Amino acid sequence: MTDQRVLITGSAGVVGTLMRPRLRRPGRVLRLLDLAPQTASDASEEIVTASVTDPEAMAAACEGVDALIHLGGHSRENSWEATLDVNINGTHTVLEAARAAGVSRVVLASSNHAVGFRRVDEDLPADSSPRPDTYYGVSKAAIEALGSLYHSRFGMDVIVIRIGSCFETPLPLGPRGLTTWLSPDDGARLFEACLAAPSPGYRLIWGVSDNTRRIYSLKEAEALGYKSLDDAEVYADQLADKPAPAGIAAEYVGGPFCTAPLGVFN
Ligand code: 15L
Repeated sequence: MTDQRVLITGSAGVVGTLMRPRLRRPGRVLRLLDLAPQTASDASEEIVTASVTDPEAMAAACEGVDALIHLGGHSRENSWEATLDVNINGTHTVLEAARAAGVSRVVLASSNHAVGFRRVDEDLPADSSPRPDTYYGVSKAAIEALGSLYHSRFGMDVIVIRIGSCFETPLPLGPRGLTTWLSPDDGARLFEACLAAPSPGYRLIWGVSDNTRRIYSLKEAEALGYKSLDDAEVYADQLADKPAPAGIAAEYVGGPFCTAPLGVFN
């Protein structure tokens, strides 16, 4: 049997770095694409140094690929031009390359900031309509729409994950992280569920651990086979003396993104 080949864009970024060792499997080759230099650990990894905005490079990177996990792009607020180019046009370039190469399964990284101006006390099903908090959030809403389009037009299985906060621990995030944390191990469990689910079609799901203070719905991810085993609450004592979000940051899903200046890299 030939190996399953999974292309990960943005593999040297925050989430990519956490997922890379966790998504290694016997019988799987990870093709790791990033602008930053990377080194293959062994023959189960292939390195591609390229931008998601480069159509030729993306076409070559998609050759022989069974599934694609698209994490590449700006992961925070940036200028409108940079956000449009890398996140929106870049995702279009990635999806076009995947379609042309016959990649039938695509997982796209969206973010809680696509719905950052939804209130924390409202119901938050995974398909809550977009209420972005930044240009970055707008780009994530556009990525969700592009994924939907490529499923409807071309029959590709496209799963879009609205990621909460995926870091080694919730500690750098402060108390908000007790709500939004997606543990790296749960992240890997979620990506594995997205790769394995039979014929999912188009799905929009939340990416979060089963945190005691969770406000995002998990039922849509669980319907794909995801089971969270982590809870940020185990870090609560270590965050007890840190200031809780206040004002707008406390009222809305996007927290501090809701008041950060638009278009300013942070
Ligand atoms: C995101 O979408 C960012 O990529 C990440 O850096 C975190 O800030 C996260 O959201 C969050 O909301 O904590």
